[in-house]
Amino acid sequence: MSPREASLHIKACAIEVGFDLCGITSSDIIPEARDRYIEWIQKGYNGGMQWLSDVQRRTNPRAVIPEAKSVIMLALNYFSRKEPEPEDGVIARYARGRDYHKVIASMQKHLILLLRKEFPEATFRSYVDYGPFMERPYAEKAGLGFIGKNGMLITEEFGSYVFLAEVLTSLELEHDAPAIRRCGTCDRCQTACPTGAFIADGMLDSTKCIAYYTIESKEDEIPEVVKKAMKGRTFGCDICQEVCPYNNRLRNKETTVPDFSPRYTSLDPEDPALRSDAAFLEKFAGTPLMRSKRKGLRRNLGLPKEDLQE
Ligand code: B12
Ligand code: SF4
Ligand code: SF4
Repeated sequence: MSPREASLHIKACAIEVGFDLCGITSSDIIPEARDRYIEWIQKGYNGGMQWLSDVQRRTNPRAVIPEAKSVIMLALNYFSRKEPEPEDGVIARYARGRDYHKVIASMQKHLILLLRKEFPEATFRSYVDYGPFMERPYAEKAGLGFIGKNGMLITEEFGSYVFLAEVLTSLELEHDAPAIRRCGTCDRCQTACPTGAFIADGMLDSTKCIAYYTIESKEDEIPEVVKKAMKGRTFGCDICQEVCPYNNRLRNKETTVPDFSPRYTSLDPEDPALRSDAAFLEKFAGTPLMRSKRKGLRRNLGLPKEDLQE
């Protein structure tokens, strides 16, 4: 099979297992992305996310998988308008259904099973989010969409409400053309960010970001200035996506993945699930909210650490 035929076959398999978009690029280092990443770490914009500081591994796919020649980039739309937007206690859109890591990992397994039939000798290694890999720059290079001034990968078909995932492979494949940046003179996302977290185009200081404090931070307290800016957000933040003209409730398409249909859209401080681990697990097991645990959600809602009803 020629590299071109192999690429076409892989893309057909990706669509067959349910991915919305698939593009292919080389696993070479992307110099500008690597330089920006190094600067990001040097300036401490990763905050307490120490696991991101291994620059060598994260910016060079072949430092981790030496035989990787190509990267199969995948995107899956998670947008849903089935539930009305909440006014308070807002949970970010990506976190309203089942944990995407689980959903996508099983789709990737299925994809690799199909690929092994055609390419039994090849290596395939999949990541979704957690791998030592820069998903957005490779997705842009594989033509899935462009990186906006909000740092998000923005697709023509689904805006930025897509998850990214990838399969690295030893196969020589035909590569797609990179996407072209299309923000133009717009800067709505940067002016809309309530904490001024964008230091430059696409360069975000996590230590100012609501998403960082409400999802990743292990600190007991959220800085006062961030708390004030949260305005009813309890887990994650979509402000810099909501204002983007490439995202729009009417324009965005409904996800085809039933697991991403919202189970909830907001958090109420009175929710009994916040009062005991058993109730918390019963309601939130298998969802992205497990990341910040009950303790983190209580912090995000401004509830006291100790709960007498526990
Ligand atoms: C750490 C992390 C975070 C951190 C830091 C975010 C950040 N902007 O760096 C925090 C916790 C804040 C976060 C928040 C969110 N995250 Co996050 N996060 C990640 C993770 C694990 C690593 C990102 C990373 O390496 N950051 C370091 C910076 C330096 O690298 P980068 O983000 O890849 O940015 C590069 C490009 O933007 C590029 N770039 C930008 N502009 C330009 C311009 C030029 C000229 C060039 C050359 C390059 C360039 O340069 C940067 C460095 O090379 C990725 C998964 C992954 N493995 O990649 C998910 C990921 C980026 N997150 C994701 C999501 C959904 C979110 C949130 C929307 C969640 C939410 N609703 O609250 C927010 C969005 C905030 C935002 N505007 O970025 C998705 C994004 C999907 C998409 N369509 O883009 C990802 C890809 C996870 C996934 N598998 O789907 N996240
Ligand atoms: S996620 Fe929210 S706080 Fe973070 S950069 Fe975007 S708008 Fe700002
Ligand atoms: S809001 Fe404007 S500047 Fe920001 S990502 Fe969207 S198009 Fe680009």
